[in-house]
Amino acid sequence: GAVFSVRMRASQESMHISGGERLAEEERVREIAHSLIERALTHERGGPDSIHLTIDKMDRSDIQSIAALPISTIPVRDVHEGYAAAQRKLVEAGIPSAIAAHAIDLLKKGPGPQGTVMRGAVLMDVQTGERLEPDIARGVRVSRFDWKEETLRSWMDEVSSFGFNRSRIWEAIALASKVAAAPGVLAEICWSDDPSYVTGYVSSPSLGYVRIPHLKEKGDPVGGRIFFVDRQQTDISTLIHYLEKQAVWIDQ
Ligand code: PML
Repeated sequence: GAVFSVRMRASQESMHISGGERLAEEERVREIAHSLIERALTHERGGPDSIHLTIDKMDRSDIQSIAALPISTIPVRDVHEGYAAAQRKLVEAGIPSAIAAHAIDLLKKGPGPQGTVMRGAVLMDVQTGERLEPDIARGVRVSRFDWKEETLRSWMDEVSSFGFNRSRIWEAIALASKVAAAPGVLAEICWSDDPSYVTGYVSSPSLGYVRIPHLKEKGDPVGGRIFFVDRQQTDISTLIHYLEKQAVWIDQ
């Protein structure tokens, strides 16, 4: 059978409130479309005004296969320890200390115009700290990635005792794994814009996916993602094409 890309985004008063996407074998498209619509309708910020569902048939040979990043957790007690841990890990991943600090500050104050949240990620030049995304209000949206169903099932069995089997976590790991495999990306830092969710992570090919339980205070609606880009290893249009368009499955 065919494989389909199934994508959902929902908005309320023209603000993005929820989104998600899956790669689905043909026989699971209906079920997956349902679960994405269900997610939009039961969003904690209330019902959406608009839900967009996009289903595109894929060519199987166009799907790149990658491995999931291994997970670890740094047991910090508060945001101060959290930011220190994030800073340390970014430096370990090869990010210059001043650039790492600049990135953490940018996520704290909101990387969009006037401190707003962006739908996409910031691309930060690892040498200069300069922002490389063509539209700095929108950022770059990572799209077209998923777990292969069997791989997700066996991964969930392995990690269930740690409580990692929530969709927010496995989606974040899938995204971070795609980003870690991107041309010219040295590392990523992320925490959610969901006011009730304070865990974030730093990830890179060598670090894996490092969870940090406190990267903001509860109630804070500001968050986002920053990818650190080495321009000597990639040109920006190749990178953006990979992030937005290249279909990737985690099947290892
Ligand atoms: C986790 O490992 O707990 C997920 C952290 C990132 C969540 C990002 C998001 O949901 O926006």
